[in-house]
Amino acid sequence: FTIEQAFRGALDRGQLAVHYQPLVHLATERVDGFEALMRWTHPELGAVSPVEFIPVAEDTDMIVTAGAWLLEESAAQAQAWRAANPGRGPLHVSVNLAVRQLREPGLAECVRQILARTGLPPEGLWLEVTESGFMEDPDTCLRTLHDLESLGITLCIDDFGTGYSSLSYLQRLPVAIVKIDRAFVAGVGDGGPNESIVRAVLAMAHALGHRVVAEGVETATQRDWLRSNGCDFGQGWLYGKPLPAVEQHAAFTQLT
Ligand code: G
Ligand code: G
Ligand code: MN
Ligand code: NA
Repeated sequence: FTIEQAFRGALDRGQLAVHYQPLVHLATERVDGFEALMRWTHPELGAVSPVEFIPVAEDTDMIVTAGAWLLEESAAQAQAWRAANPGRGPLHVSVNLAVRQLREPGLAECVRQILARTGLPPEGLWLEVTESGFMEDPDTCLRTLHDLESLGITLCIDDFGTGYSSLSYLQRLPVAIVKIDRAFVAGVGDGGPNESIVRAVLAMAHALGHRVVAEGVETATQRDWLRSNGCDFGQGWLYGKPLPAVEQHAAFTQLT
């Protein structure tokens, strides 16, 4: 069988799960939210990486179904965390959107219904898109992004720096958050060449009024450098690996 055939039955067979990775506000060390990441465990193949199955799912309509499931699942989880911790302040979940989802004309309405069903307020949802995705059908994508923005959702550019035309899209897209790819975050604090790149991205993003997340923060050296250079949020193994909600809950109450 092919990966595509196997993935087709994954959702109905209960093989999909969501793992959550904390995203920390660097100045306060407070958990601001979690990135939701899809996990697939196949009975014979074992754990299949999203790097393998997301592109396959994207080539068909399967990403739309699985993506909607993940959105609802993680919105419900975020709302459960908020309800269990009243008065702690904001807590968001950040969900990756595939190009294919972004090109669905009904996406904003689907998201609106998920917020209504789960009770998650729009400020509790961040959505991550990549520049490369956007470029395939900019007009449709831009319309959808504006519809999502009107709902009050926070939009992020994911993997920033790895795509094309970063600069023009940074200005054109209605995004509030720039996530710097972990390739650039590696080595900051050690005087390497990435420091200049990250400083430039921070200056540019802040000049445009965006906040910045550094991905792949693995060491205290990186964290300290990022914080002293004004980066807003950090995400990475230093703070926690992606884990199922029940396991993340313990880490979360510790980190809060
Ligand atoms: O969690 P991990 O590093 O294995 O994820 C690898 C890649 O898969 C990341 O780039 C991540 O953005 C992507 N990914 C994980 N979950 C989802 C998802 O639910 N939807 C989409 N579109 N991409 C995802
Ligand atoms: O592309 P995206 O940012 O959505 O992918 C997130 C992926 O990065 C997750 O699959 C996660 O497993 C991985 N990841 C998260 N934190 C770290 C980290 O500190 N170091 C490394 N090498 N990978 C990480
Ligand atoms: Mn992401
Ligand atoms: Na990323």
